[in-house]
Amino acid sequence: MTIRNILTEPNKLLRQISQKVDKVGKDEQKLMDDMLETMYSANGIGLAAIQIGVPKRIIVMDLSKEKEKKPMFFVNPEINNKNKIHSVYEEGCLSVPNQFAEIERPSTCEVKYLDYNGNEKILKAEGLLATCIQHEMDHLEGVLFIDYLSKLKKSIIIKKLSKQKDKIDRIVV
Ligand code: GNR
Ligand code: NI
Repeated sequence: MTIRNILTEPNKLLRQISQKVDKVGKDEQKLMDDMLETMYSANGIGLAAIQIGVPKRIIVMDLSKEKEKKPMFFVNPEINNKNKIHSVYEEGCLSVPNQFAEIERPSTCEVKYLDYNGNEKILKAEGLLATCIQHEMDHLEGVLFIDYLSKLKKSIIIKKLSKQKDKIDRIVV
């Protein structure tokens, strides 16, 4: 397994629409392994493939708080039965480092997807699980949580991130 570099906003790749996977084969499983290791090393609870620059409809998540890991894999996920009742969570994103905002989303939903072995599954999600899967699904469409904020709040965050990036680039060079 390999820890990969996580892309951060502003980066055009993050705006790309990810493509459906034909078949869950060895390459896809290797990608999921790398994504999981990358997510754990960054202390995230979810990661979409495009965040490491791969435009495939693949998501990994692990919401367990205990030491025991409980990885979840979603290939070609589709969301159905979004609840009309919405809930608000403070969201962050590994591609929008150190920025947080309250985002409103349907409080429950159902996800149809292929698992790590390519078997079709349906999951009923609520609470943080529902929020996180919707956040990850947005990545597959090139959408970030900051897109739900006012133009002003969003532009302030993007300005901050651009400055952070300049600094890092200067250190690296
Ligand atoms: O680590 C993450 N935490 C988080 C918290 C609230 C709502 C969504 C998330 S997902 C995020 C990791 C990430 O960027 N996934 O795309
Ligand atoms: Ni994210």
